[in-house]
Amino acid sequence: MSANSSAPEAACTVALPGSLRAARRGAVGVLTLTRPAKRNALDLHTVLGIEDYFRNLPAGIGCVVLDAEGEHFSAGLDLSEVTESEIEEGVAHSRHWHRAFDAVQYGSVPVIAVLHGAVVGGGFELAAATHIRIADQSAYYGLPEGQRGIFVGGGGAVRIPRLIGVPMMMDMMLTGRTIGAEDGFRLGYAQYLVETGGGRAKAMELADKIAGNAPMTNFALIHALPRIAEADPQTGLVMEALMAAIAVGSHEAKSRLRDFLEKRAGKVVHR
Ligand code: 1HE
Repeated sequence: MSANSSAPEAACTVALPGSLRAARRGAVGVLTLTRPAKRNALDLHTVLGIEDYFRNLPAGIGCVVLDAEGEHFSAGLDLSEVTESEIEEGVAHSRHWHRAFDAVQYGSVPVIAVLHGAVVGGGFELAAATHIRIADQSAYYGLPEGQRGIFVGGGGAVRIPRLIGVPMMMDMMLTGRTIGAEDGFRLGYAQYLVETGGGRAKAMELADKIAGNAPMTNFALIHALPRIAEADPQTGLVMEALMAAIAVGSHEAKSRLRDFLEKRAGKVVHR
C-alpha cells in the first residue's frame, strides 16, 4: 500500500508488507493479516509492519479491528526464520516483537482481535496484546513452543499469564494441550464467543461504540487501568484518583454528564 497521510479518510499512512492490508470504515481502522497460504505465520516484516501501522495511525481513527484471511488467525512465529538463529539474534528478534506488540497494547486506540481457527504461539501472543478478543466457534488456542523446543518471545510470558494464569500457560506449554473456543471463552481467553464467521461483524459493531467513547476514557482504559491494576494498592488508588479527576475535567465528560442529567442521553439498557 502506498503512503497516503494527506487524505482525510486515509486507511493507512505507511507502506505495509504484502502480508498486511489496511482498510477503514469511518473511525474504525481494520488491519488484516493476509498470508493465509502460510497460515498467517508472522515473519519479521509482518511484525514490523504491525508496529508501523499502530505507531502511525491516520487521524480520526478511534478503534482498530485486527483480523485475518483464511482458515486460521495465525500459526505464530514463522519458524523458517529462526532455524539458524544465534543467541544475540534471538534476543534482538524477540525485542522487535516486544516493541511491535507494545505498539498494539499501548498505542493510541483500543484494538479488537477477531479470532478464528488456530490462534497459536506468536499468534496468541499478538491476540493477548489487544484489548478485546472476539472468538468464533472455530477458534482454538495453543502454545506449541514447548513442542518446538523454544519459548514464547513476543511478550507472551508477560501477557498470557495475566490473561489465563501461570498454571494454564504452564500446562499448555508443557503438554501441548490446546483450548477450544468454548473453554477459551469460559476461561477468559476471549471476552466474546460468536458463531463461526460472525467475528468481523461483531467486532465492527463494538468498534463503532468504542470509537465513540470520550477519548480520555479510552486513554485511561488503555494506559492507566492495566498499570493501576498492577501497582501496589495505595499507589493504584492515588493513580485512580488522578485519572478520574483528569477524565471528569474534560469538556467531553462535562457535556456527556449534562446530556444525561438533561435527559438527552440514553440510560443503561440490559438485554
Ligand atoms: C508455517 C507455519 C509457521 C504453517 N511457520 N510456516 N507455530 C507452530 O508451531 C504452528 C505450526 N503450524 C501448524 O501447526 C499448522 O500449520 C496449523 C495447525 C496452524 C494449520 O494447519 P494446516 O493443515 O491448515 O496448514 P499446514 O499444511 O500445516 O501449513 C500450510 C503452510 O503454512 C505450509 O507451508 P507449505 O509451503 O508446505 O504450503 C506450512 O509449512 C506453513 N506454515 N505454520 C512457518 N508457524 C515470538 S516467539 C513465538 C514462538 C511461536 O510462535 S512458536 C509456534 C510456531
